[in-house]
Amino acid sequence: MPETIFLNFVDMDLGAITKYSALHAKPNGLILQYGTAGFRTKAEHLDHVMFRMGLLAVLRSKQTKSTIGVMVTASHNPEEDNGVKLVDPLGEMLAPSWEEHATCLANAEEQDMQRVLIDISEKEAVNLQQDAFVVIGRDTRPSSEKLSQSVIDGVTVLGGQFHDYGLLTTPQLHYMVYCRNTGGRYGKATIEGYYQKLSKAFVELTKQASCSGDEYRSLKVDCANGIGALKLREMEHYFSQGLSVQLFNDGSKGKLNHLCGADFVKSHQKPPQGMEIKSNERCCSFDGDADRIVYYYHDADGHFHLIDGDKIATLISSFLKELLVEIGESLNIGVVQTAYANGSSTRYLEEVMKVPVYCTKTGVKHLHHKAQEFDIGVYFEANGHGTALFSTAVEMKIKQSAEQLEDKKRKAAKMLENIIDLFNQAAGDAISDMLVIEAILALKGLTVQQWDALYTDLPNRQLKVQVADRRVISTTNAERQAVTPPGLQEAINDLVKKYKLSRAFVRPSGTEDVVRVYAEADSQFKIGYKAAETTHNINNAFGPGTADEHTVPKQCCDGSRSFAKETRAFRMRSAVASHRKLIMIN
Ligand code: 16G
Ligand code: ZN
Repeated sequence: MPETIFLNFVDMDLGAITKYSALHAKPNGLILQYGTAGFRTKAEHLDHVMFRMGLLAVLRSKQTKSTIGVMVTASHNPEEDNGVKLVDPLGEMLAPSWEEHATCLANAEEQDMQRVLIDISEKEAVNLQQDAFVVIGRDTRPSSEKLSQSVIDGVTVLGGQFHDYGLLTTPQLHYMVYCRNTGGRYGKATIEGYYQKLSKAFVELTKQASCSGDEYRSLKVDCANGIGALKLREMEHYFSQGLSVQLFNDGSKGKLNHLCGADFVKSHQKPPQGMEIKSNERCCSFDGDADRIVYYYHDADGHFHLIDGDKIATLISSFLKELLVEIGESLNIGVVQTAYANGSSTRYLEEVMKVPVYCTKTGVKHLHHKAQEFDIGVYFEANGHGTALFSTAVEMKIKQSAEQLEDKKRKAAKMLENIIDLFNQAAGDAISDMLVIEAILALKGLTVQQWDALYTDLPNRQLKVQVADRRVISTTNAERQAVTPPGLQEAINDLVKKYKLSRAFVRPSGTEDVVRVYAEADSQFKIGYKAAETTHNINNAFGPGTADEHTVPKQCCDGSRSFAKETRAFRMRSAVASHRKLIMIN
């Protein structure tokens, strides 16, 4: 052990840690993993995890000599759940090596806590004499307040200082961390600072929109009965000259994420409960912590149309590209998607918009990381989580252009400058994305139907399958190909060859103990068939067995032949677990 570090342990009050840790005792036998976006489980099992994440945030803060964020939320998951994630200095997700430390610390038995803390400090060469500062935010779940108090206990017992922001959306907490670690250059690290920065940019932009009819200026927002409602309500008067929002599922009666919110709308392909939609009215849904957004409308025939993250990315990247052409700048712009992106969106971006598209593994940290490689990187998951990132050089160049160029070019540069300010570059942000989208639609004079008509989504289906051990499936090529179990990918390849424009993949979930199946093809019938057959292949790959239980959706979103009928044609075989289930999630 290096001497400096050894001496440092005097600065860690191990006795106090043990004493306080016992007040936040770990339930026996509970093992949790820091998943794609932190820990998540039933709220009653999380007290010890919160305390320990408070400790870990202090160590990370000391190591990076920066402010670290801790967010208490379980996003789109049921109200009874909760979760926690750490936010790194530039507002990004926690570094992967620290995710492992988080898992180790959360699962340590009481008597091993001191050793694990010392191990982490040693491995990461943490100078324990360094000051630490942690900022904390939480969503509106009934359990969140008490759990964030446990985070604070962890922070204080290790001698860290903290600021508790109380109720915040997840992206607002990311924003606060980013502001604090960039000396205020990114913005003021207050809720007021966030509202002012975004609203100023939005109002400037919409002032320039020639179409100012009411149709462009009002929007129905389903807030998933979550924190988004509170924050949007606080914020709306800041931007009311540019947009009027009508809030639904604002938490005054319904349950968080129950029959509403972005995840519900995306996966059930129908509007949330509690929202009356007239034909062609523009509507959107946030998820429970307001880091995802999807749009939708009913056409004149009453058919529901979903506009997901792929179409949002298309609208944004097309607009940014047009502005660059206008300004006369040839900057390198890229769009980052995951395997879930609809094939039509990828084709449209590459072939019509001539924008390069890249695919990464699921999870915001992967997309965010890839998007940082470009002058302008736009990333979105189909589920509505995403933002755009601008390199520092681009920001400076655009600022200069907005001052120096003449007339039309100057106007375009000014617009781009405001759009840059309107994005939350720390994380995907439903409020910020909503304002970006509303500004673009107003500036381009586009209706929601015209936006939707950019391309037609290929029909697609997602299923989840419970297996005894999802780690049996491993993938490569940004989760688009299965490596194990042997034979599975070959079976998928054979299947996909049979249908036009078709694609299918399987991947183990990073947040639940299930395997996910995705399939798309050029017609609804084939898609149902293919998704079910892919699942059948999974079962085959696990070995011969008995027929499985399965549930299927009550309706097909386009009114075509019911998926249930196609699925019944398959007998699900399984030797792995008699409890395995195939569950349709849309
Ligand atoms: C998490 C991710 C989300 C991803 C989802 C996939 C963040 C902030 N959230 O919710 O981006 O789409 O996991 O879940 O990264 P899955 O692995 O269970 O399919
Ligand atoms: Zn979320």
